[in-house]
Amino acid sequence: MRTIAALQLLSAAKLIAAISFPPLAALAQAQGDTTTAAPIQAFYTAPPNSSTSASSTQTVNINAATPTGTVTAPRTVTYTQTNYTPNPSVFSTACAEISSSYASRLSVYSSRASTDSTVIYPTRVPVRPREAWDCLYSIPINRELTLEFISGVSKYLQFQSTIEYLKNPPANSLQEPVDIIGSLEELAEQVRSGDIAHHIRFEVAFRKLLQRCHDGHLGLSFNSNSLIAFRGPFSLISISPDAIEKPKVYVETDLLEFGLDAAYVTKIDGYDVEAWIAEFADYGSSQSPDARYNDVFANRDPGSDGTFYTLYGWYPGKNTISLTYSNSSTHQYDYLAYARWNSALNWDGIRTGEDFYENIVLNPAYFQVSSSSQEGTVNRPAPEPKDPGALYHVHKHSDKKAKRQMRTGIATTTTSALRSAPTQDLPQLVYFNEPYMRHRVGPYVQDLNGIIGGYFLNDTLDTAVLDISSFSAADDDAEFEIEGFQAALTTFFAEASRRGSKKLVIDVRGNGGGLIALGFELYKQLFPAAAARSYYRIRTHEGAQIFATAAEALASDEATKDLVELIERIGLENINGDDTPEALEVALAINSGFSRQNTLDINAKTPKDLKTWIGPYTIDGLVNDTVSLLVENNFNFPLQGSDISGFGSRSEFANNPKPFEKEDILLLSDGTCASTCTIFAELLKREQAGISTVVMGGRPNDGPSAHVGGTHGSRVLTYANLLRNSRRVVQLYPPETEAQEEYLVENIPLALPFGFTYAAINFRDSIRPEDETATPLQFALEPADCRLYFSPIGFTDSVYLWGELSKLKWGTGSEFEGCAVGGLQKGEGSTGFVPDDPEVVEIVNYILQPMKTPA
Ligand SMILES: *[C@@H]1O[C@H](CO)[C@@H](O)[C@H](O)[C@H]1NC(C)=O
Ligand SMILES: *[C@@H]1O[C@H](CO)[C@@H](O)[C@H](O)[C@H]1NC(C)=O
Ligand SMILES: *[C@@H]1O[C@H](CO)[C@@H](O)[C@H](O)[C@H]1NC(C)=O
Ligand SMILES: CC(=O)N[C@H]1CO[C@H](CO)[C@@H](O)[C@@H]1O
Repeated sequence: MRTIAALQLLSAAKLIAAISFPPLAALAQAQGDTTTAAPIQAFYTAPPNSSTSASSTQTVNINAATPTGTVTAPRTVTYTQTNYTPNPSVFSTACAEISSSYASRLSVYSSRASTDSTVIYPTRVPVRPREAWDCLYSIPINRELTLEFISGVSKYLQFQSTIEYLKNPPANSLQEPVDIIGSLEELAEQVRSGDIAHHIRFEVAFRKLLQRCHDGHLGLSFNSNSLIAFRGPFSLISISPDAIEKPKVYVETDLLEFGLDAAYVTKIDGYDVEAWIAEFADYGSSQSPDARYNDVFANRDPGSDGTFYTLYGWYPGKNTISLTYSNSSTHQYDYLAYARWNSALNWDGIRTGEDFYENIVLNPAYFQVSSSSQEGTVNRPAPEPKDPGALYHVHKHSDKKAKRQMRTGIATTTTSALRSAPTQDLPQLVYFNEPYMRHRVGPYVQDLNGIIGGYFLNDTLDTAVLDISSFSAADDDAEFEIEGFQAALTTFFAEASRRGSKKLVIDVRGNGGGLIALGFELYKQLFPAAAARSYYRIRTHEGAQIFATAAEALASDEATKDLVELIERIGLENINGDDTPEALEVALAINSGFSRQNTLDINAKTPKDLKTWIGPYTIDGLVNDTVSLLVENNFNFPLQGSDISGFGSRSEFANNPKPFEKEDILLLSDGTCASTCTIFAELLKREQAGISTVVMGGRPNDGPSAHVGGTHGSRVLTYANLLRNSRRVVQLYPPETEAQEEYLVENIPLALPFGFTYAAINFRDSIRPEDETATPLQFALEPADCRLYFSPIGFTDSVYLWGELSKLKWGTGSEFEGCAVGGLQKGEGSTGFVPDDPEVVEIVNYILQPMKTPA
């Protein structure tokens, strides 16, 4: 296979020095060859052949002409400010000013803390956006390390499952072509030539490149994002009077105060409001433009401030923004900025851009790969401060999963013999009639972590509702997520049966995914006897083949069998890195995603050998790429440490009756359904055709709109996880010659020179086995049967919304007079493709302005 083009940016010798390979080899050596692997020669001779958002917690009835609730408008009308180019003369003081604001803010608290032990330290201080940008702009660029970052990161990005599809996206996918590797080469050229002469401009350009791929599993958050955040002046909201008429854009607080009498926004910075938003939303993480549009706005269930407020974390290129209203007045508002910090990344000792570069930008672990006891720490551990508008909520859920797997270690790969009896006492798994999210009434039952709430609408056909805005707990340290989720569902469905409740609404609005196991669990509880088949494949470029070879060496048939026997003999809890390091290695390899041992092919057989699993197979037709065999999870290896209903210790569950008929189920989304949510939605769609779907919101174009519009990728892998695989390879196959070393350096991900708090790629593509083109579902946007715009009807009161939807679908007298597009009765569904963006509007891409600023 071809070598990665971006690698040719540097001479091989320089690359090796820069990438610091020797410490990796040394590490393997220091740890001894504890693993028995295929002879190294075989490996090399036959190498694999290829805020202050006060509004977010209020519930205000915008239905009423006179609103209830108190809202303080956070906006100030101020002076006019033109575009701003930092002047080098401020570079020496910009960071010092922010740092001293930080220090003085903290000192107030530490003096208070001396007398009051309950003082909670702040984690941010408001600063002027211009000063924040001056400081970021003053960070010097290190050309050599930036080029090393580019060539190093390209090896991570090669694992992005859709990298070739993105270059040449299928028709009707609404994805603009993005050539990631080609763009990296261009970035490298701009760095070399001096077009990019400031470090922050490189960071912004790199993040924008990934964001244009609209894959919520693909992203990277540099350390600098933890120190400075930019914000819009307030949140916007998009509301139609009746859910059918096209919506208009309002300032959230205006709408809350004046209802539909409020003046709506007609222009932003002089551009037509919809054109401006279309442009702005193009950096959102959903595949569907309608879901990206929804993400711009504040929402209530689940609560979010919207990207107009969070600005994707970017300096918007200037300090003010102007809005023109339907009453013809134009007002200018200040953007906001915050200096922020956490225990790992803070402003201590930062007086200059150089300090910022040394303390924050650089990855201290670059020249030495961390030891295996700290597996997964690519860079400094920097928990993101809690921020309601934080980017990458999709990733955070998935990352939680990764952490949890590390904590429980082998628990993720146990076998059926042992999985039943929990060794600890279970806590109370479900709660009844307790507060849940921000709904006016608590659900009949919810799990202990508040992941899912089950309601019965007393007044409306006794409809049952499952509200699930994420497939994982908000708390990173939550326990018993699967057990609690299972118990809540079982309790809920038993009660539905007792009541004779026949209709079910499933609300997945805002659901960006979470634990894969929970998506399957929900499906199996709904359809106990049905197969839960969800097929995927991975990209099998050279790096993936190397990793699969290493996984195979560790988790061979024999080693897997031994592991199973060992678990049966000594117990799951005794498999650990101290007493049974080899068994732990096998378990980790099985769970790495590169092993065939916990997969099944479309004939429900484990692929018989490495070659059968990894191929590489070529894809006929659309793209020129190589991929693995199409497989599904083997649920005899429980996901996330527990059995899914219908498998293993819960296999008898498959005999249960289904709690609802499929024509009595309505799936409600806002298009942002991503990751695990798409696995669940796809199971409903493929295996249970006939389930009705409703999607809320989207661009005011009266076209069909996708009900599942987030990333369809079915597993995310963090850079930490990929680096762990690299370490495994080097330990198994320490290179013996320079050529071998070079081969590895050219093909596997290694430490990167710049630190980041989060980075990941989409690893698995979901594929329908019956699709002859085998196109990843990322590129299939399928319209909901019924589309409704957001309207005051139920906007702040989901219980009410569910009732009205239930009447629309199954009863009479709904407040909704039908759907804006499509319908919910038989044969009324939307058909056709989701329409493309509105006519291309020639507007200045203000987002790119800072990029074009002469250095
Ligand atoms: C027009 O509407 C805006 C936004 O609600 C408001 O701030 C402004 O005062 C209004 N102007 C007039 C003249 O009514
Ligand atoms: C249904 O009625 C019960 C009993 O009065 C109440 O606790 C519950 O909150 C009601 N549910 C809804 C969704 O209104
Ligand atoms: C596909 O990629 C391979 C490897 O880069 C290249 O040799 C081949 O020419 C490409 N084929 C097509 C049809 O583009
Ligand atoms: C079940 C659960 O986690 N409930 C929590 C919901 O959020 C409120 C407010 O943060 C908590 O007090 C509850 O414990």
